[in-house]
Amino acid sequence: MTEYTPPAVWTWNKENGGRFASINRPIAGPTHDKELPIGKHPFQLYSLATPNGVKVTVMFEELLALGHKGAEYDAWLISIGKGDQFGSGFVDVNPNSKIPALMDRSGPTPIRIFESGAILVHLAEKFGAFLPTEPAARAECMSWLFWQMGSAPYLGGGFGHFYAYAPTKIEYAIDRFAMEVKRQMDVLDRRLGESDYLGGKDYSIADMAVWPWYGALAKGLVYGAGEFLDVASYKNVQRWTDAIAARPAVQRGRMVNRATGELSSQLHERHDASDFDTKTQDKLEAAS
Ligand SMILES: N[C@@H](CCC(=O)N[C@@H](CS)C(=O)NCC(=O)O)C(=O)O
Repeated sequence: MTEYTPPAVWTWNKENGGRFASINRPIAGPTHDKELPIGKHPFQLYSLATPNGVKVTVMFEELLALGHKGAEYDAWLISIGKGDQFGSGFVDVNPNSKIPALMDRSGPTPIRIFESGAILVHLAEKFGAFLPTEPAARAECMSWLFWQMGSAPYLGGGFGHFYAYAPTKIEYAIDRFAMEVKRQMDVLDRRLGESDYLGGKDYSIADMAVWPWYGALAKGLVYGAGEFLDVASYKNVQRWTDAIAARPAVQRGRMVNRATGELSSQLHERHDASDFDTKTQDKLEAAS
C-alpha cells in the first residue's frame, strides 16, 4: 500500500471510488426541487428498508398490532441510490438528507422528526407504548437506544465500509473495526445473558433500534461477515434475534419500503394494512 500524505487543504475527488461514491458529497442542502407526496394518514414516512429505516416501520406495525389506530401511516419510498434524499422536500423534513424522515400530521401543525432514535421516542411517547415510564426502566431503555445510535456507525460506516465496500482492503482499518464490532457484540451478548430484552423483561424501542443492525449481523445478513466475525458464538444475541424475527409486526415492518431481495418481500409503498397482501412487487409485476 502506498503511503498517503494529506495535502494542506482537503479537496473533493469525485472519482475516489467505493460503493457510495455517486451519492457522497462534502456539502449539505438540496440538489434539486422536488415536493414530497402526502397521503391520507396522520403519519407520513419517507424512508427505505435499510436497518435505519426498518426500525421505524417495525414501530408503526407494532403500534398498529397493539390496536393504536392513530398510528396509521403512509410510507413513501426514498431511493437513496438515486439521490432522492437530496430533493428539496426531503431536505425540508431532514436537513441531514438521510432516511428515515417523518412528518407527524396528526395535530393542527405538522411536526417534522428526523433521526430514527428521535422518531422512535416521539412515537413511543405519543402512544404510551414500548418505552417504560418508571424512571429506572425508562433510563435503561433510553441507554440502549442511544447505545445503538453511537455504536452502529462503527459497524456500518467503519467495519462494513472497509470490509465490504471500500475499493481496496486495508488491513489496519478492517482489523480496527472488526475488533470494535466484536466488542459491541459481546456487550450485547452479556446484557442479553441477564435479561430477555435490552431494556429489561419487556420488548421496547431499544430492541427495535438495535435488532435491524445487530440481529442482521448475527445472522450473517450484512457485509457477508458472519463467519469472519464468528457471529454464531454470541448465543444470547442469537436467541434474542430469533425471538424478535418471529414477531408478525417485525415481519411486516421489514417489507415496507424494501426495494431489494425476493419480490414477494418488497412492499415499495405502504398506505393500508391490506397492501401486504395485494401490493408486494411480485403481485404488482404479475398484474402489469
Ligand atoms: N443516525 C441516522 C442514520 C440514518 C442513515 O444513515 N441513513 C442512511 C441509510 S441507512 C441514508 O439515508 N443514507 C443516504 C446518504 O447518506 O446519502 C438515523 O438513525 O436515522
